[in-house]
Amino acid sequence: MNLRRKKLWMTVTLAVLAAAVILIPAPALAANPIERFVMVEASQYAFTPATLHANPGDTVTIELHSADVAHGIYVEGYGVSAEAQPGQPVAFTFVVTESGVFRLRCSITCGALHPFMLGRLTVGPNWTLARAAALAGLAVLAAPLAVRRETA
Ligand SMILES: [Cu+2]
Repeated sequence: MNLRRKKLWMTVTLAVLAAAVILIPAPALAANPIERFVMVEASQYAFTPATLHANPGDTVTIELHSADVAHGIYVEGYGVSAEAQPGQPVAFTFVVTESGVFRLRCSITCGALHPFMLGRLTVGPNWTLARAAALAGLAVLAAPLAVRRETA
């Protein structure tokens, strides 16, 4: 096999692998849904913990505590929220169904930096990141194919 054919064969192989990485659907996980209870403390201007995790099918209960002034928590993508006064925690429960990353926002104007009071809920494995890593690996393998060699 000459060099040109070898390069063509490698290019086609890498293109097929890249297409597979992009097009093959993420496997459905067989993890049994569980009930998750998370205590979240809100204070100016952060949620603690800032990142919550669940798997699709899980029933999530968030108990919101406020450490200073009134705060709220709104889960984007799920449309659920609650508001807590200092010393009066409040809990709400919802079932996560969609995989992805969802922003948590404070839903009560609690001070000057209120718009930056954010957190996130990650649901399921991060397939976007896994696909990006696989494509980056294929790009590294493909890089030598793009180099033009001068032949004497
Ligand atoms: Cu706020």
